[in-house]
Amino acid sequence: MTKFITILKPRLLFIIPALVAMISVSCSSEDDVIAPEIQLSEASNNLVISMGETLNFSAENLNKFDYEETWTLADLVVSSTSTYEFIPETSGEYVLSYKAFNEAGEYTFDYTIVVDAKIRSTTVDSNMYVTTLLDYLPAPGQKINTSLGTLEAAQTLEGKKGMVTLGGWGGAVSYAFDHTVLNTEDSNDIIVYGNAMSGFAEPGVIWVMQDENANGIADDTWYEIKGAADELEGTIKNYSVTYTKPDADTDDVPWTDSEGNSGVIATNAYNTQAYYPESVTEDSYTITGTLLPDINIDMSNPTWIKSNSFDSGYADNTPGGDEIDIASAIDSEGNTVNLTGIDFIKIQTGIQANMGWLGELSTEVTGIADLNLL
Ligand SMILES: [Ca+2]
Ligand SMILES: [Ca+2]
Ligand SMILES: [Ca+2]
Ligand SMILES: [Ca+2]
Repeated sequence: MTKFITILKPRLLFIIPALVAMISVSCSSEDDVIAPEIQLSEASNNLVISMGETLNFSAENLNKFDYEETWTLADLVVSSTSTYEFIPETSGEYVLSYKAFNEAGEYTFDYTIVVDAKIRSTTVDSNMYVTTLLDYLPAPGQKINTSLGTLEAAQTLEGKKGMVTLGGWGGAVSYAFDHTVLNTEDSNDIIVYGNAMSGFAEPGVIWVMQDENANGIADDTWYEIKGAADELEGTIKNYSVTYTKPDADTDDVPWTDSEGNSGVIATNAYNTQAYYPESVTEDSYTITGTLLPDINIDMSNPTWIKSNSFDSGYADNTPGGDEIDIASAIDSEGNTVNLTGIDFIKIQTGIQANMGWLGELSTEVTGIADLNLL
């Protein structure tokens, strides 16, 4: 008897787990669905690609039960099958969520995908200056329609130094570089030359754009370079002014703004041509941008009117030129945007001021260059 038990005991050690396994199988009939158990083709949460590249995602269920599945990008279901091809339209950061679900439960997985913008690298032929005029829409001003205030004047900055005036508040000019100006870490990237003198600045707001959709066209987002006046009282974002063509060329040019104010670009005896741009065929036009306060303008001595510069961040602000850092670019909400570089740049007169016999405050631009190539 003792001998028999001794022989049986080791056998029981094997038989018991086998019995347990049989019981669990018999309890789970074929109709008892279990939640999806997914294996994704891409196992990492954080992915980085460049514009022009695509990502192919697929999901495989490791059990035999039916389920539904969705791929969601920015709250939009982009696929309801086991695969999804991600073809980004612009650079930036994306969140892609995968979900597989049935009555027994669900499986979810989130990807963060960073899409780097396409960088047009510099070559030995790259020009340090902007090379192509994109648009010139001046505001009325005392030098508009003269050799300093025409499309041809704006073109003098293509590939070299030149000179263009933008007229009163909102007047703007934009250009493309022949390469991407890289945002070099902890340093300024671009210099904008003007004709500012000590005590006579005419600050222009600087906007930059990266070719985020990599189509070579300036159809992406303009980001403002945050300058020293950004948080001052009197700075107004998304401000607009409508200028109306006067009856006679030498009449003052009336304007109204988005704040309910009105005024004129006053004509003077020194400049007798039309102040309203001849390139504008409509009888009125509206410009939108950022208004900067006129707090630095001192007209207390009429023979020596002063317009002092802001500390930094504007065109036609500092004698010798104004350096800017692409890292200072902000979006319309005021948030910093981390651009790897920029392809396009725009300068816009930032202050609406009548400076007496000196005429309206108007930003001049005489050159825009990539500091990395200077
Ligand atoms: Ca920089
Ligand atoms: Ca583009
Ligand atoms: Ca000026
Ligand atoms: Ca000037």
